[in-house]
Amino acid sequence: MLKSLFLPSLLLLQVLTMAAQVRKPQPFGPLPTENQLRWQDMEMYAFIHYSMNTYTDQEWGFGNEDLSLFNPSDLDCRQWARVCKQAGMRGIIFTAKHHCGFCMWPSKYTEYSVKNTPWKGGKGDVVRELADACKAEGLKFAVYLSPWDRNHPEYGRPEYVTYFRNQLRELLTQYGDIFEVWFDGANGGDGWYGGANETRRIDGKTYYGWAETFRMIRQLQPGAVIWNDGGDRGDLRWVGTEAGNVGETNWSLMPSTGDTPYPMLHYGVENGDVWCPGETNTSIRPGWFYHETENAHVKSLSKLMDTYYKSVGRNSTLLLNFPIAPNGRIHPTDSLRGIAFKRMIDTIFKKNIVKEVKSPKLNNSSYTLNFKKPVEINRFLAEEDIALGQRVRKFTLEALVDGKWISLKDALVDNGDGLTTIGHRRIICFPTVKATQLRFTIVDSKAEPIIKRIGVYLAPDITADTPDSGEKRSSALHIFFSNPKQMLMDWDTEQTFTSFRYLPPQDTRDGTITHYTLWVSSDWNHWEKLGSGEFSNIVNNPIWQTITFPATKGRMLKFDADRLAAGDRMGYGDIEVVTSP
Ligand code: FUL
Repeated sequence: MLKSLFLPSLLLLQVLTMAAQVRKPQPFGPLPTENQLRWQDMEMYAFIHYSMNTYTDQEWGFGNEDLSLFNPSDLDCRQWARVCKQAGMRGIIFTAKHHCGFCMWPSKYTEYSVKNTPWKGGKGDVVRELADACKAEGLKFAVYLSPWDRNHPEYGRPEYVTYFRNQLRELLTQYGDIFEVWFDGANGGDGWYGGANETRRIDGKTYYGWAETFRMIRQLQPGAVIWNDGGDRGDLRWVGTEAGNVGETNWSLMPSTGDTPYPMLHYGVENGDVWCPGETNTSIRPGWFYHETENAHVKSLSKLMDTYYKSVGRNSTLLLNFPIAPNGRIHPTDSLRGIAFKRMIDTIFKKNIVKEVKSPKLNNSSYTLNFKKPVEINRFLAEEDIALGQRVRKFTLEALVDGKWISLKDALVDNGDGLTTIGHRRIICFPTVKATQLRFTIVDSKAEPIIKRIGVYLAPDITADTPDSGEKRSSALHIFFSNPKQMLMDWDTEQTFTSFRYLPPQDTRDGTITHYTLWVSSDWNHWEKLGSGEFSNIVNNPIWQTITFPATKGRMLKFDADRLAAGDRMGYGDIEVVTSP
């Protein structure tokens, strides 16, 4: 009796298992690794830019900045971690070493570090304090180690690569778990280099020997993801801009070898053979480092939400930078804005949920959400189960309004309807409609779509940005060119000049000035130099650049482009000259 009952149930079990196997969706590669999946689920994490630049008002230090400048009065890494946490960040990536070569930890391989500054009598270690603060606040911790080092005498030679790896080993072995290792691709050429004061260019793809460095990271921090912007493929990719957006079509795939021009970085590659998702990095202010002149230009809530939709809402993560002020803390404006940002995300996606469905069962590639009565909606969210691959190429959204189906489009795109790839998360913003149903249809997919979640929400109206004072138009000065690399400006009457601002061309690198000299004159004959230097990081981050100098009287200014990023003629988006009465 027992036996006869047992046999049929065994058979039944086998049949059920087979059926489950048939139904179980098969992965459609390339697929993410465990590390990439864990990283993608972090969604938002912070960058912290803090270094010698904080005390010299620069974006890129030259490498010979005076160590005695580093002496914060009130450095408080717990404050940084608390602010980041309240701003919804799940971890912090810290500039352990920026391009100037100054080390925020007492590396035993260089004298150019916190150990030779007055701060804490040379006994301090910012990396340690921040790693501990992150642990205490339940945040993950990661490091930015600049490959370009404008301080090191051996930069450009093989000895430096050994030095670089030694430093990386210190960071990867002394501070607990590291979730990401961030290498920057910048190399502006010139630097102090131990006093050589010269230009050293390297081939970023071959010089650093990335393959060996990557092996070391995998061994020392097997859970970390690697960021790299070209050459050997890391685990993530830069999205080709620091403005805070990735393409609305964003594939998490790339070709495993070869160059990575802007469109590849920005949109990914539909038929790439390796999983390499995009990380959108941007700063809460125009620059990466703190500048007092930018205190009034902290991104508005509407700009931050726009950034969220164009990063997390486009199958990317958001790496949002908070600069540290000279006192050693995040400025109150930045912290309040960050916290308001997180509150707004929660208001929309946790409090104003109209309807959410987990693993919707598609019927003819379509799913219709029914609302009991007409409701106002303006956001749609969809997620694919990316552990099984990114599959959806195109979908549509229709709302039933007053008994009629109307097509919706993504209001944040200029061309087309923007309803392309989904991936980890896709959020569509559309003008508010009062609907009784919303129909989501997948019209093109690489393989059977596997949707993890869909939802509709109502976002409150927030006033869109008015251009802030950093973007005001130039006054009616008279500008002309005496040669392709020299701009002249004159006024009818004598002026007292206090600063000069340059906005590079916004849609091309051609004509972007990277090195300048500015002169003043009252008679066209005698010119006094007001300043010369470098507009650091202007190519990746083409924002307003300010040259300040003591108030100086004159009638004309001469602006020389000593070096251009590309092209042979200086270009500008705008010029602003600040005068005092
Ligand atoms: C850039 C660097 O040159 C900037 O200074 C900054 O660190 C940014 C995150 O990456 O390319």
